[in-house]
Amino acid sequence: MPLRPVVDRAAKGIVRAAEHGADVINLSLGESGLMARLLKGGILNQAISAANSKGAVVVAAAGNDSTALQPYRLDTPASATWTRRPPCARRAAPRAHDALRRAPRSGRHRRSTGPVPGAPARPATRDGRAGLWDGGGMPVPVILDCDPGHDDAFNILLAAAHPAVELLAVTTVAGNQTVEKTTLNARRVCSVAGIRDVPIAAGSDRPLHGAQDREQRVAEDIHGGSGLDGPGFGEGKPDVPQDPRDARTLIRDTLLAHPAPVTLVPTGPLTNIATFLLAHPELTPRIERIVLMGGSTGRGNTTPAAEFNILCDPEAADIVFSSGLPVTMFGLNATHQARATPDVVARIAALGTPLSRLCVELLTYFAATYREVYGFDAPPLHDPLTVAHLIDPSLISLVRAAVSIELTGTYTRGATVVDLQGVTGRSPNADVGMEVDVPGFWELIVEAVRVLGERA
Ligand SMILES: [Ca+2]
Repeated sequence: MPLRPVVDRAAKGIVRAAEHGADVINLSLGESGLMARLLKGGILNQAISAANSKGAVVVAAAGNDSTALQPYRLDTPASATWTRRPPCARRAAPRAHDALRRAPRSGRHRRSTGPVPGAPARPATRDGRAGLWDGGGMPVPVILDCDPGHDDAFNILLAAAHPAVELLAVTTVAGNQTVEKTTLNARRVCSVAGIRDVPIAAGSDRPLHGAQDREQRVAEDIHGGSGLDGPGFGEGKPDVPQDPRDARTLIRDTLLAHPAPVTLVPTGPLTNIATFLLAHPELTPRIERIVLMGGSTGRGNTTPAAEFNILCDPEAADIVFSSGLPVTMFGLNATHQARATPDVVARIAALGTPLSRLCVELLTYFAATYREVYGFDAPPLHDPLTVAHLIDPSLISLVRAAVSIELTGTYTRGATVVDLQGVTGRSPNADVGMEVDVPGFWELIVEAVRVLGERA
């Protein structure tokens, strides 16, 4: 039988089973290796992702190449079952933001927090072992590498607030503003939010090849002269200090000190991460995966073809995407769905804490620049899709695809060329975010601001 009908039939079967309330869907495609070929088209991945979002687990039968499906909620029990969940149980399934509501209100809690009942299963890891959440109930250890940046600021808050994430370190990079300003901004956000036990270290001040022929870009038109315009932080220094180590050293020390592999979450230009991978190839086994904001399956925002983070340092992005590490990418095609509409801003304002006021000031400024520069009715909060995905993988559907970075191109340097149709024949190297559960995303953000605001 031709390949495409096989894929279509399997994908339709998965979706139909999930719509009919299947808990476990047994996927059997016959010969070993066929799975990987089918995945090129992304159709099967979309179906599996859709099934996951309805609470179903897709099980690869023996003989299939299950490693190709690692980012999805895949299990390989000895005997698969096909069961129907009672409708009442489906309605009662708790969501990730319920876990946040149950989080302790004060003190450091993340390291000691156990499994959250009903929390979604973690995606399988690159080693094929079960997700951390299933087995030991440990939070996902994370290093944020960022360029705050209005949306970066919210990602820091989300990572610090949610018990499913253990925020080990924050590193900064030049991007939305100079690295001096993004570092100061990270310290300011952590000071206001009461995040005092996470080291913050400064990283690269320019792209990999910036010293030769390319200037360091900043996004002053979007984030202002400080990189975090809007709130009145005052002239005083933030009380959270800057770590004396540079970003690369802090990442190294953190990976070596943590007992389990750590997830890197870059939400700025990829200079720090590329520099680290080049300097410490021996430590890549200690990196669980890279979950980043950058690029797009469609068009860019800084040039017609390129998104800001990737365009700032395309060579660094190329190193990351071709590193062989598991990469999950949330680009503009996904992040533009997560817009801070007036009702969201009103919900945050209603929390009535100093932190919620800061967040409203940030979103108000961000809304004005996005309206002026791009004509958006409400600003997209790009970066927190990364941590939201770690907390609840079902919030954003993923498609596995080959992603290439345009390094030359007369008009397209910095573009992420995402092969959604499998037409290039290149092996998939990334999972690409597609459809966002927007209400679920904002539940997480609002709850994070509430929890930290009441704790600070
Ligand atoms: Ca950013």
